[in-house]
Amino acid sequence: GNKKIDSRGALIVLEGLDRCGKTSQCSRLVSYLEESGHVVESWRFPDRNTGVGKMISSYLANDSHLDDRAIHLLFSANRWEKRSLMESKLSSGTTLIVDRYSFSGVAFSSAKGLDVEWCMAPEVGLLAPDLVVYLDISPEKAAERGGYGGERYEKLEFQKRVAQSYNTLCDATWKIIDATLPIEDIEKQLRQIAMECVQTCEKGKPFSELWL
Ligand code: 2DT
Repeated sequence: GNKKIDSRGALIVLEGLDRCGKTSQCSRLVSYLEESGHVVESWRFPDRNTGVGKMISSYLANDSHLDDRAIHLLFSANRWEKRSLMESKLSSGTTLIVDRYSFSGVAFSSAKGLDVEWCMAPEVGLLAPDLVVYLDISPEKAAERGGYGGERYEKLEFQKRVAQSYNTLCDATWKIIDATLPIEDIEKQLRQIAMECVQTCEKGKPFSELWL
């Protein structure tokens, strides 16, 4: 019989250390996909616009202090409060390019010494990304780029532990791009990987949930 095809948008996540170039690559990718006729939105976590997001933002700016587990759960709640919107956008055909997701949640909290399994638990049931791209740069090289702001996690020693956490989270499904390449080369690789993913989702790839 006729197989029903539920075309949908792709959930594409970019991860990496601070100063790896994620944010500018996200916006370049959004422009590219738009220009090639796709409906696409740029998202980021934390989403600092919600009530929870404002608490997170104040914590990151060192304007407030929270228990490590409490802030971890706020980051997670910040994704949960966007989950239904995320699913409806994707279902209606919008591709989402997301700057950080659950992997940042686990990498940064476990870098503080929290148990990885404990960190993963509140993420279970969130939508799984169709693609995770890791922009790979050493903590030392990232620090050399300068422009670490004054936020809580923007310190070399901490970024080194985050890099180790990402390393243990990273699996064979992740696409890793050398973040020290020229911007245009990274952009080119990213376009190709992302376009493939978008096309797979257009063909009706089913949703799945974390953790895979
Ligand atoms: P930006 O500089 O990208 O706004 O990130 N973080 C992020 C966590 O600790 N847990 C999370 O779940 C997420 C999404 C990474 C702000 C900082 O927040 C960290 C850097």
